[in-house]
Amino acid sequence: MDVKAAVAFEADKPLSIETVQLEGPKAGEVLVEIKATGICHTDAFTLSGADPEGLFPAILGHEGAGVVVEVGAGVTSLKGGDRVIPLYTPECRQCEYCLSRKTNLCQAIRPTQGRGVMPDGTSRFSLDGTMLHHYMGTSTFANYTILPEIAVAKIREDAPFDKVCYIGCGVTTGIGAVIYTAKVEPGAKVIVFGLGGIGLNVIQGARMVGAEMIVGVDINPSKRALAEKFGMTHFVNPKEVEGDLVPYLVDLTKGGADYTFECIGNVNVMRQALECCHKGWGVSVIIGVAAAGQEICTRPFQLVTGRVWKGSAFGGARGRTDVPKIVDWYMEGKINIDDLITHTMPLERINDAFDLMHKGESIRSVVTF
Ligand code: NAD
Ligand code: DAO
Ligand code: ZN
Repeated sequence: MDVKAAVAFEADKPLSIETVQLEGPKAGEVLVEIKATGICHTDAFTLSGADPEGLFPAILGHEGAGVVVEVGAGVTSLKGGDRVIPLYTPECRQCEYCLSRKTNLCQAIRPTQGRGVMPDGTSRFSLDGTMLHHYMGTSTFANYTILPEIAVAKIREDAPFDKVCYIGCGVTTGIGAVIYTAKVEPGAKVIVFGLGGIGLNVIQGARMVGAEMIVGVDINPSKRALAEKFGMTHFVNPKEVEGDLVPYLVDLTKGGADYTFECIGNVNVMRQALECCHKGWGVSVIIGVAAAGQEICTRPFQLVTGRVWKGSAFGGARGRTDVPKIVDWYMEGKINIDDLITHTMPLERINDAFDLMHKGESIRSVVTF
């Protein structure tokens, strides 16, 4: 079938709106009509050419919501008409990783997903006979896409696509890092570095679990008001701190934070986030994705004396199990998504979404089809 898509033909060039061809679902796959998609920093990272695994030409996008149109042979958990969120971190419930219960990083389709193709090794997308790569197994910058059954979370029938698409990445990444990765407890002292689309969700996750002190750190003071609305109790602009930021934050938290979250992708900030953790038990979670080739460092004695460094992908969430619950939290008013979606636009204006992001003028832009 012909579908409308924003195609990334090459790195560091605007996306091009095209009519492309999409093959129907094969065994174990589903055809989903994408109704809305968010635009995330990871799409921009890949489009910039800085992503060493980036493949072109490709249909980017990994933060979508839509409706199942058709299912391939052997699909049992989904049917036409189901509302769904595509998962760039699938959940097969059968691989060694899923069965370990120690990680959300299902590996069932990892090799082919990384090569921009479906599990059978081929692409469903093409343009005038030329193969187009899938992206993160989701390719939501198209009004129809094909997904493996294990990479689809079925959600409730009344969830609005233009809001819950954000649960496909940013919301789950931020809130999940608090709940599933760090397991922050009531009364905890938390520091969040970077108050963008991820950091604000860490803040609302920390408020949800009853953190007592939630410090937000950002070099852009315009982020303060929204962060306060989401639960930040103290704001720190590193540019206004005299001297070293780490002792300043240790003083502010009276000994160091119980939990810190790096939501920027800056390896120097990652070090600060670790070192302002409380001696003996502080846990620092890296969420930000640093540029290719970058490395983190600290003095090993920071770890010897009890601080713990962790990372979190997709918030540690198991997509098919946890995403429907997070949609319920939104529908029940337990989490706020509406205030984070600052811009909505048609696919034809998707390049504006990237511009707004680069200028720091949006939290989340959403394309609706
Ligand atoms: P964003 O640009 O919206 O937010 C980053 C914030 O950091 C901005 O407010 C900016 O002002 C602030 N900042 C920049 N440099 C700073 C510094 N030196 N000190 C303090 N603040 C600083 O980005 P985002 O969408 O929130 O994404 C954050 C990171 O998370 C990105 O690296 C993204 O790729 C990554 N990410 C990770 C996952 C995952 O699963 N681990 C998922 C999605 C996104
Ligand atoms: O299993 O080896 C693997 C890779 C899992 C990919 C998880 C990606 C999470 C971080 C990237 C940002 C996503 C928007
Ligand atoms: Zn698995």
